Amino acid sequence: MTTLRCVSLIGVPTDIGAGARGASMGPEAMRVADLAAALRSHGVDVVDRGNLSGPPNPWLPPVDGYRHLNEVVAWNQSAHDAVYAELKAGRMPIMLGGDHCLGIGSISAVAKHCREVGKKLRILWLDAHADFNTSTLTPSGNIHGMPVACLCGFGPQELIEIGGQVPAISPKWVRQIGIRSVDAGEKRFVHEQDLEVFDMRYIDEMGMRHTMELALATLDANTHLHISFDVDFLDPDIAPGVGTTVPGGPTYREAHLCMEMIANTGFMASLDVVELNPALDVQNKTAKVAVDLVESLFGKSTLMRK
Ligand code: NNH
Ligand code: MN
Ligand code: MN
Ligand code: MN
Repeated sequence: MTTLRCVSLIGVPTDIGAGARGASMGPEAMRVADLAAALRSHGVDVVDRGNLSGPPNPWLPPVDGYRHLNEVVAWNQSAHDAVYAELKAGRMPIMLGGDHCLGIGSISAVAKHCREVGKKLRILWLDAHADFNTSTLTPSGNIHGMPVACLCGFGPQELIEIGGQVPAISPKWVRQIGIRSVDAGEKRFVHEQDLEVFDMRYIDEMGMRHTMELALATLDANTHLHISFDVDFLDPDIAPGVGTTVPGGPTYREAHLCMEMIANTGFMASLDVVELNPALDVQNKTAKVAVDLVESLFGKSTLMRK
């Protein structure tokens, strides 16, 4: 099996789950950075489905530990339906965020598809953050800090049941890479649920190559590999345009190596690119680096094949 070469871009212009406004402009910034043309230059058949729509951001404080819960549910329901439709049509959805709460809709759709077609699901969560908060653990109430927990069944009923089965996924299916900012209660919960985390300390000591070899070790020909790429995974030197920068992330080359090793598996079947915030960017630099890395996911930078 090889990476699907028929791709649908789905813009999800919202910052409903974030702590800073502006990720709602992310999809357009990636279009301006010419994502579609870049993918086409690698022989990918690209259709841009345009943007989903949903409620505006009311910018209110948290209620019972959640900010904007109803609006988050509405956006995720649309994201779920759009991603599910592309998978059913045999196309690879690339969700252009938007903040990372959208991973709930996107990945619950992927999980549903995998259940139906009998595929094994593996999720690589590329992020500075574990996104494993709950309403009682969160320091902010921002739901972009909760998608992995929601997918594993820990969250409000209306969000965890979006894909029709609770939990949507098992923590055993997730590999987190690049983690370097985890809240205190969240850290305990990550250990309790036994998430497999390759944090920056691990990458520093063992290198990106060894990290990715382990993260990709249990894939086989029946695997659907989903990549959830939070742009704040990257070092802020190369990617300043995100709401929550954390110093000490992967460098330009480390990030490309990560993407190239994913490309070489041939198993990537769905992708989220989230948290790009053009309001905080410098001349669309972060959008350009994101496009560049997505190209590597489709085999751009390697002459060498596995
Ligand atoms: N952990 C913090 C919170 O839950 C920050 C989460 N921010 C993110 N996650 N960008 O990827 O509020
Ligand atoms: Mn499929
Ligand atoms: Mn995230
Ligand atoms: Mn993050």
